[in-house]
Amino acid sequence: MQKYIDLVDSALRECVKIKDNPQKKIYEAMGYSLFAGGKRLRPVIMMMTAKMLGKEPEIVLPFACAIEMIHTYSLIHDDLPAMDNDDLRRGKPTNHKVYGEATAILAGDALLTLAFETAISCDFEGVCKKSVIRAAAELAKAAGADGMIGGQIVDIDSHDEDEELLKYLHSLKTGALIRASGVIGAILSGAEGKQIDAIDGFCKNLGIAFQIQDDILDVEGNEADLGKPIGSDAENNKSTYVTLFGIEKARSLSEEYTRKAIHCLDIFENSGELCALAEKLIRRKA
Ligand code: GRG
Repeated sequence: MQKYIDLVDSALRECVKIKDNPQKKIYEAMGYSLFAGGKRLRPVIMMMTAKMLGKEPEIVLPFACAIEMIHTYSLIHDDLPAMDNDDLRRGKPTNHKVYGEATAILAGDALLTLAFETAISCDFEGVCKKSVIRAAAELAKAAGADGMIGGQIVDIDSHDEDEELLKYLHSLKTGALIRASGVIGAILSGAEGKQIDAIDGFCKNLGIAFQIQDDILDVEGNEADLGKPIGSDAENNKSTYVTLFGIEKARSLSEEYTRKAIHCLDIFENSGELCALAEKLIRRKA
């Protein structure tokens, strides 16, 4: 994964350079969370998808940066006192703990808007312009009320979720950006309908497996590896795959969804990297 992470990291550094102007504090706050050490999962999925489809990963780089900015904004806002009120994220004090609540809200907002500026302010040589517009629409939808934000509001408003509601809310809250990563990678690479559907299926199943592992780590993970306290789901009385099914069944479910994800890629010859990524994610410690 490292070559993809290096690619997106250096592109992100170019996007969020601290300027010597009166608003330089906002760039500092944006960069603080962006470079706090995330896994870069969503950009990696996007670039691996392009590679699998025979394209250079660089062609999706503006959108790969954009999706990481949106993901980081969601983490900053999710940690705010009005949401989860968390003190630690990615092993460091949360954005509002360092810069204050008002600046953290603005840093999240600025990352969201910079994401779209970055995604569409590029020449996209060799990429059909209609595909760029379609990719931008996918990104907006995945981040919005029928995507990540929709999942968050269902999460806030519901208690004692059953399996169906849990799956629904995570398909939006966690799943929408993961799905968009693969689908946007496919669209920008000029994939056809059947290929896009297969990548969509891969990402949907991967997103569920990823969330189940997230729930497992909240119970039996290591705080030093995770960079945040464990046990927050239990503390907040949250329904999770672990509270619904127990740890062993949750583990077998995450295996099952990973198998389903990998099966979706059967139509591709070069799916090795994405399959290995899926395997790695359910064994991850952070
Ligand atoms: C408040 C705008 C807003 C959105 C809230 C996505 C979300 C909705 C909140 C993020 C917090 C959260 C616990 C999401 C569920 C699982 C998840 C997406 C975990 C973090 O993703 P990783 O593991 O994080 O990819 P890193 O730090 O590695 O990038």
